Amino acid sequence: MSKIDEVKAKVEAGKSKLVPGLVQEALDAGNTPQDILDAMVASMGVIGEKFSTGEIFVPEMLVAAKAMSKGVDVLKPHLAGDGSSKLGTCIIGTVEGDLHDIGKNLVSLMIESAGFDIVDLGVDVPAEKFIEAIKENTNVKIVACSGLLTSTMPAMRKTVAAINASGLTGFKVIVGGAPVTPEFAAEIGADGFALDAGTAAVKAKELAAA
Ligand code: B1M
Repeated sequence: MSKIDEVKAKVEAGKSKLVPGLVQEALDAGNTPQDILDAMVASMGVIGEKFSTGEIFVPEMLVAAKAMSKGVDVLKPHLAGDGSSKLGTCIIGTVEGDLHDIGKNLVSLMIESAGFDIVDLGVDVPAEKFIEAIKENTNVKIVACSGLLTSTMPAMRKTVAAINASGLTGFKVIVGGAPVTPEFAAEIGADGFALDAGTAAVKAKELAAA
């Protein structure tokens, strides 16, 4: 089994203690950080499938997520740029009712490495908390809302609507996450949509410069 396949298998098995070492070994074996990340994202896909078919339950999903997060910690310095150009502040969070944060954390990492200062509000973030953060922080250029559940798409809609109705200006709103489509993003009044973390960073730079 290749190192990258070992990483994949141990993430799926939720082996948090083993994954960081294996990720390092996969890097040492010459695999690119992006390939290792893609393998772990694929593991999450497998976990999601198994959850859908009733083969595993929430606790197994949770340990796999923890294992992936530990692996991402090892990859962070390799994925992130130096973030030396300062493009402003990005407020990021997962919308109210939604506890998924692996994708949000990757988006945060990539936006930070594109040159933004990050204010990460965490998960289950109500619209009001996004608005408070925009008021409390200086030079906010991007507000990034993540959501993974179909059932929290109304919360994303509510969040973008509240931000747009707040009268606050000078920033752009990006949304994303598995159930989010470009059409949905446009419909709820977001300024931008991104499919993945890398694209989110490109989009954030584009919008901040517009
Ligand atoms: Co949840 N879960 N989960 N879960 N979970 C999904 C999302 C699900 C698809 C699994 C399934 O049924 N196949 C399903 C949602 C179905 C739906 O809504 N259509 C689901 C469900 C149902 C649930 C619960 C309701 C289960 C239950 O309790 N019965 C529950 C809800 C809890 C809540 O949020 N209120 C729940 C709980 C959990 C755990 C807590 C156990 C755990 C999360 C732990 C954590 O995040 N710390 C978990 C996990 C791990 C998953 C899966 C398996 C993996 C998610 C993940 O991290 N993917 C997931 C199945 C799947 O994704 N295939 C599933 C890897 C990550 C890198 O990808 O987050 O998609 P992702 O992020 C990508 C892009 O989406 C994008 O970029 C990222 C990277 O490139 N992106 C953005 C994300 N945010 C963005 C923002 C942007 C731009 C791009 O701009 C701002």
